[in-house]
Amino acid sequence: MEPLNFINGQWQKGHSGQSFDTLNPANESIIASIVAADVTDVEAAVQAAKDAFNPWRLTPAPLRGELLFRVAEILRERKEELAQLLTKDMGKVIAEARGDVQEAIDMAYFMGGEGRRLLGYTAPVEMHNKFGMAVRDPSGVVGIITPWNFPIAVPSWKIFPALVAGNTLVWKPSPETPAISAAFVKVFEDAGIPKGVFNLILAPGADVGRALVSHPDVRVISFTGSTATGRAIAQDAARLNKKVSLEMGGKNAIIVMEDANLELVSDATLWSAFGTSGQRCTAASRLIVQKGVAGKLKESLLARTKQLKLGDGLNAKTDVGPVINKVAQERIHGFVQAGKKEGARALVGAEMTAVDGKGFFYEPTLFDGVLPGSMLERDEIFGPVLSIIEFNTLEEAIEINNHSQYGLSTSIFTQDVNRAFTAMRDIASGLVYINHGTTGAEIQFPFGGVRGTGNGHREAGQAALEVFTEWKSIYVDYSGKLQRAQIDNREE
Ligand code: UN1
Repeated sequence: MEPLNFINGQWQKGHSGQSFDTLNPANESIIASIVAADVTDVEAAVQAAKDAFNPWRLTPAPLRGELLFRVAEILRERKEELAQLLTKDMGKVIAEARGDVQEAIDMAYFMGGEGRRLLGYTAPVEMHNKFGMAVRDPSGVVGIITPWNFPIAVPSWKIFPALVAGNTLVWKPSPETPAISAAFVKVFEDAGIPKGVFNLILAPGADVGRALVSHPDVRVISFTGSTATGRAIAQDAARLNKKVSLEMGGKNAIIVMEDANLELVSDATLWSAFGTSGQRCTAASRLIVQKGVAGKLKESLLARTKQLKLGDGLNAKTDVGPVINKVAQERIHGFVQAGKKEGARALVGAEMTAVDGKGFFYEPTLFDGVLPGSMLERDEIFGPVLSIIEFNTLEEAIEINNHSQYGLSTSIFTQDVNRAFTAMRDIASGLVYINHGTTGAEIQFPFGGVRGTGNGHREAGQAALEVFTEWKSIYVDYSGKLQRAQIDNREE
């Protein structure tokens, strides 16, 4: 298979002349070789998106929405095929890959419906015979840069709202997942997207991304990925007054009160910490447990973690798939070794491993005795590593949660309604779960985080439209005379 760039409605090789391979992380086989795009391809893609903007902007929004409905239908038909390719491309287990595709289907229907909403508003005005309204305009050409961990779901949070609002776009997915990215774009082509509206650039390295970010004709950048890259993008984009939406790191916590249902806690913790091999922005990496139940919970988690089966995500018996690549495997191990050095105790895991001699696997790892403020408690590891921290009071637990440099997702387990409401009020995170793990966001609500996780924007839900539209306030004066706002119509 040879995934290609998609520029102005044409599938084409990149102009760099350099190839890069994508490996199946479960068995290291090559899935595809891609001739990478370079900055001339970025230029061509932005030009195509610019040329396509006017006709797409002037296509009635309900018709743009209908195209998204067609995309949704095709995604439904191809769900299994796409899920299998997704698992091969980045390793997550097949049930989760199906969920990844399903999230895009949900988003396509939701944003398709926005074609008949995209709500603005009217408000009374202070002058006679004058009318006021605020409407949403598309922003223009949008640059979308996405990671490999949710190669369909996360792009869909950006692509569908951008398109329904009337923007055209250039998408640069992670070079780890070119095959599934090209298959996703093919769905739009088959649904009849006009040429130039949706362009795909496949390339490794930072140069091509930087060319997109600093292109003067790209008005909005929507990025999900590491905090360091996100900050660099924001700095580059600031020079050209671009709108930038960033979704970055997390150090998500599950808080467990003594009154919690511990069996439920242990189910939710394993799923949140080790699902997608811990490579979610919403993965739980801190388990903050009230002292009285810490021993019992650790016992149950330890026994169940030992039973988790590592393997190829296509095998239905696999619980935990590989991590994305060798570099990630070694980086995770580096954190684990540093954690041991700072005095935490690994209860289980803490090893790089392979399955049948192949693949980039990391054993699900539990760390006990982790202290607030330590590296393990502070830094995002993006792997299957859970740090256990003990506390005495709810206030203390919330303080431990809130002092993190990140603020994406926090969950609390308690049966006490007063504690639940206190936590809902005082937890400073973009997502809060009560009696549920830290993952499992649905597309109709805003997704994003506070502090180092984001820069004040949200994806998904109607909030996503704020990123991809500009407000235009329109005043219609039908009085036939000059009426001075704030001055005429006043007694004094
Ligand atoms: C991510 O963590 O990178 O809530 C995205 C969830 C998914 C999306 C997560 N629906 O876990």
